[in-house]
Amino acid sequence: MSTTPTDKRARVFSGIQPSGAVHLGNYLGALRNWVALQHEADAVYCIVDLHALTLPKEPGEVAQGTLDIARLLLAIGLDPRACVFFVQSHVHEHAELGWLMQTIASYGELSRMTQFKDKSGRSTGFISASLFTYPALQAADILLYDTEVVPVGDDQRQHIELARDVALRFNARYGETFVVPEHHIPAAGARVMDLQSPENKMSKSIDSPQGTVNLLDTPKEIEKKVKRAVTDNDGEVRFDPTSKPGVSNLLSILAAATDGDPAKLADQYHQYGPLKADVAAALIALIEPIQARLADLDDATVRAELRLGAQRAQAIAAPVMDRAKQACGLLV
Ligand code: AQP
Repeated sequence: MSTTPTDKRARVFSGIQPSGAVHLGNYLGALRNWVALQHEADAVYCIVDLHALTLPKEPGEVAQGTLDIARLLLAIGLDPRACVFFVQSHVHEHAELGWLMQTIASYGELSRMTQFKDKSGRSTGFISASLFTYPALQAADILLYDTEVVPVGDDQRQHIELARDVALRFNARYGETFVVPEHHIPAAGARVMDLQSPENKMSKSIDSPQGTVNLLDTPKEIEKKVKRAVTDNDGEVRFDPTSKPGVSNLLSILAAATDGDPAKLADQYHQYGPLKADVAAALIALIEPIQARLADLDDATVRAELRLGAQRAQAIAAPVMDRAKQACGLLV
């Protein structure tokens, strides 16, 4: 079976954590593709609220974050008539299969996850066991839907590899049970870097307000952040991510926002100022319509869509969960 994302019959699944302001990296790396793929494939999209609990949260914070991000995803263009759109904790099969996946993933495998090393390394205090095991839950999220294609940013490559490995191991141990998924990483925008420290990816969990463009930023804020983006002193506009990470990041962002090619775009500029002005203008053009749609969405509508989405998701997930329980020999 073909698993190209344009295949009408391909099952697509992806998720996003309700753990902070959605930024340009989330949008260009993943969310923009979610919107496109909902019309081309059989798409299932999830707000992964259980994953948000891997880092300590105040009571009520995740619920509010879930509603906020749901509104934003609808404003970005998710259409609950064209895709299944729901919250992870509303479908209990995620946690259930997550446990089974912990029995299949190895300690060594989870220890090699760079995101765990990064996030636990940055923490100064409590490190939850769930931060270590969450790729097993992520594998469950994906495998529950017989997923063929997972649209994500480049930072998720290793986790999708893990989901493939546990699916293959489960199938080898207990017989064919899970579809083995593939990642779908965009050519442009796969790894948007922080504007202030372009050696780091733009991220929700790193405190870098000036380096992160959020989808709720005003045009003035976007202009200011892009104008102050770190570049270098040689003044040459060239696409060279290794020796010119800041300038190359701006070119990549412009390419992703305008469907261009970063190396070709570089030929059009001889100074950083005009490049920055064009990047800011392209981002404002991308973000303004999203913000306009956001104003029209109320919480009651969003909650109703999510309730309906959970029912539709569970109709797919429950038989897969039963299949997995039977296969691994639980009494059913
Ligand atoms: N900088 C990025 N460039 C391109 N894609 C990115 N994604 C995240 N950062 C970038 C993609 O966004 C999707 C949803 O992200 P998530 O919230 O589920 O994952 P995340 O990795 O937790 O997002 P953040 O912002 O990077 O937060 P932290 O720092 O907390 O991990 C994913 O498909 C991801 O690839």
